Amino acid sequence: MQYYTVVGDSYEDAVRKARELYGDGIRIHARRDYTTGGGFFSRKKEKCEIVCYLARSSGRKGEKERDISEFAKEAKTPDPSTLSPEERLDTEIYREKTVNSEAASMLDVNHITDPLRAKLLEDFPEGGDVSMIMSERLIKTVGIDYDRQVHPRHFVVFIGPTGSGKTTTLAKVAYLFSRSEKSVGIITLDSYRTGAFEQVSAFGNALSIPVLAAGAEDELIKAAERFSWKDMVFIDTMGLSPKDKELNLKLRGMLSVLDPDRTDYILTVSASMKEEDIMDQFSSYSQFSPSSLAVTKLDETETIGNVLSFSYKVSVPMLYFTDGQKVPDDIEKASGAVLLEHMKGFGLNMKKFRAQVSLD
Ligand SMILES: Nc1nc2c(ncn2[C@@H]2O[C@H](COP(=O)(O)OP(=O)(O)OP(=O)(O)O)[C@@H](O)[C@H]2O)c(=O)[nH]1
Ligand SMILES: [Mg+2]
Repeated sequence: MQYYTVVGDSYEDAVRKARELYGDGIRIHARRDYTTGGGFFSRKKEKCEIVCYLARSSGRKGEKERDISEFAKEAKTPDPSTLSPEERLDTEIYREKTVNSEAASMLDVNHITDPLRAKLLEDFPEGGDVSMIMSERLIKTVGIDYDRQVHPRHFVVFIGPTGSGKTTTLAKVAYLFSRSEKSVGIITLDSYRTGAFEQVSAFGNALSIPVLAAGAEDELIKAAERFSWKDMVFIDTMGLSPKDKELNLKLRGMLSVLDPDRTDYILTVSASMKEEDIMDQFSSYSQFSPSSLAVTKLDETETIGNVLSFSYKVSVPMLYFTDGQKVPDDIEKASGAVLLEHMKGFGLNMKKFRAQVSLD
């Protein structure tokens, strides 16, 4: 049976569109309500996606079916150049025509949203091992920053919301590099939170990594000079909220003394947050143009579909995953295999995937 996917602004709108396209013989197979936008880039919009099929005519045999197919052939597809980006996305889903419901539900239980969802379901083949095909598509589609795992820049600045895991993750990453024969140092710019310096210097002591504090631009210049012979300098920052305009400006001012060609900004994102909340917080950090994500607190959630959807939407690839409070142990470099292990319903299929990779 042929299934058709149609998206509308409401259930009634989606059904109306489906009837316009395929005639009154449609039957609704599944319905999905979701919200698009609502973050830094666009306003929130309610959407409803229906999956429908054409019922066999019970009336005069042949006639009704011919009517419907003629209708479908005549259905007009709008000119994409006249549409807004959001309408274009809808039209793309609209043209998808068939949907593999097993593949779609794999994504839905993992809270994967558009545009990543639409991309992963595009021309999804009929038949075959759905979870294998979906695993491969997911790994190929989401961004993983393998290059920076191997070739980091001299300054690595950790930015992100309060409590997202900046300091803990910075200490874990600094240790990863110090263990691989790199000479590393830490500079903290967080002179605001009580105990911030004590926290980072305790990590420094435990891991034998020197720590300096800088509260203003000239202090950061001096600290960077003292560490100029180091291979890598990790810079810890204070958490910002969109309301902290002054703190935001101060942080930007301080970081402007670093050579941009030698500096990477890593945004820490907690996997235990909803995608829309991550998106809202992103507005405070987009000005730093983060090159990659450190995804934290994987141990606190069943799936990281929210982070994958966010990463795809803002085109910022993933660099590290952390899954616990233990410093320096609870960290892994982002990879396709680790990513699949943190998706619901993909676990079983990892065994097959690994077996296949080792056979190839
Ligand atoms: N469960 C879990 N907890 C984590 C993880 N990473 C960090 N944490 C905890 O989250 C809390 C906040 O971590 P910090 O590293 O202090 O976060 P921060 O972003 O530096 O916070 P501020 O400096 O206050 O902005 C601490 O209790 C950490 O132990 C993780 O991967 N899993
Ligand atoms: Mg901190």
